[in-house]
Amino acid sequence: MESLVLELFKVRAVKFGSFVLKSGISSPVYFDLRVIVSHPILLNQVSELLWLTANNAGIKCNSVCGVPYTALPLATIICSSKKIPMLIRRKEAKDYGTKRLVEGTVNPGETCLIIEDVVTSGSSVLETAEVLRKEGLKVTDAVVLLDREQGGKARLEEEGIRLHSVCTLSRLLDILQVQGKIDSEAVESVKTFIRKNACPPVNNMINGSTKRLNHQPDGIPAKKPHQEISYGARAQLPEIHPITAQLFKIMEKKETNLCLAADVTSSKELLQLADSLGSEICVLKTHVDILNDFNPAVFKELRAIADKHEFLIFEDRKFADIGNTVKHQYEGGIYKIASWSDFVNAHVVPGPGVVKGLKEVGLPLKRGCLLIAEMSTEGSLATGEYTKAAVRLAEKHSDFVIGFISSSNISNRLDFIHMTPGVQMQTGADNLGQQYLSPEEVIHKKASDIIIVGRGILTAKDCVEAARMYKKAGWAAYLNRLLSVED
Ligand code: 5BU
Repeated sequence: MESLVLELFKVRAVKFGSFVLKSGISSPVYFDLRVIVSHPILLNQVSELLWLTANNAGIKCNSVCGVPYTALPLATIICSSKKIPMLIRRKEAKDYGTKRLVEGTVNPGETCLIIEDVVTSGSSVLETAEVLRKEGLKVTDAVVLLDREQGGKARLEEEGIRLHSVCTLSRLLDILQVQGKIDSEAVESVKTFIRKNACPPVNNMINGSTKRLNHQPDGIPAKKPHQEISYGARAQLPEIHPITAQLFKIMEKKETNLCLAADVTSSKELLQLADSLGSEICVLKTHVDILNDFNPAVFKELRAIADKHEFLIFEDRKFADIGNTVKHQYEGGIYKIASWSDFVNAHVVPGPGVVKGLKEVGLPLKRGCLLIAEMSTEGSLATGEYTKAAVRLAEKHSDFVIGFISSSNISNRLDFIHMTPGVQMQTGADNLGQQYLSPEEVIHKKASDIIIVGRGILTAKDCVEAARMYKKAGWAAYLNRLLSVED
């Protein structure tokens, strides 16, 4: 093991320093095992060790499949030297000929062993397993050269795959430190990084019991490569709206993608909620017109609480009139929304005029606006062409529009933020048409950015504890999404 690790270090298959990963996260360690194809002795050694690990674990298989692309030569060497049939998984189905996703002779019912170079969240192994399983093959085990110990093993176990590793990241660090290749500072920074960026299991603890949050069929999250970049990295995008940049920075700093829907009817309750839950949230969403004791001083105080806890205020006003009217509704009346709300939202049913009207008030104040592209309610008419029209309208007015209310990621632009209402741990519906999805579903599978939670928190016995649970679940789903790109 020592000689292997030292060799990997020597050929720079493992490097220490500061690296920006595909997701925009910066990491103190980087693995590039592609280089081993240029070192035939090492390539053979790695293949031999992978096979030995499989044997030691007592694995019996009828065929071997390498996760494309780095593990392909490893699987080839193993299959060639041990005389085992190999299967090749295509990344894309050929658009001509047989359109097969797996090349080689597939005998349904047989067991196929997966070979991989590095596992982070386990998503690449899972994708390959899913493809093989669709062909009728059994996948029960995977062997990996290096387990980064970021939650991949547990994640794969949830999907019925045992992960066996030749080496773990901690073992590799130990060897390199003992051999004087890296100092204790480097070891510590890698360990801290791994702790902070571990990919949490999908199953969450609810009421002391483990409950599956994901109601979709098991397996692969929808790949949205453009969303698999960190909030922090998106804050740095060159043309980003100042409100969006501020919001992304807050999310990254406080490690939260939770927006509280503060649907209470007394000002006192609103302020108490804001203060006690402020540290858990990135946005507080208001419906000013449901307060039965509104007075302007309340919103001065709310602003001060928002600044103290670092969250933004979003008045969910859903403007939907002609430009001239919404201008007055936004700026004036008794509520003077524009004076205290960082951003608002608008329906797109009136067409561009509603955005132009709001913009006349909001732009000089450096405010932002979300367009309602989809709604969480059953039978909502905001679908299909309507949703697409909302995206086009947002693109035309991105100096003021900062993103969308939508159930999923609907735009390719990284500078637009997606906020999703209708979120609860217990999925289902209320009796007035509201429909609920879980944080994992919304953030990981549907690649939205922020969960909006009202009654999931407000009706809990302990609101602070409930908010913490939603914060944790939302962030876990985000890390799962982000880390899946590193595999
Ligand atoms: P709930 O208690 O988590 O169901 O509250 C959801 C909040 O989000 C509530 O304030 C709604 O007004 C708001 N909402 C929504 O539920 N669905 C939508 O499509 C939009 C807003 Br737009």
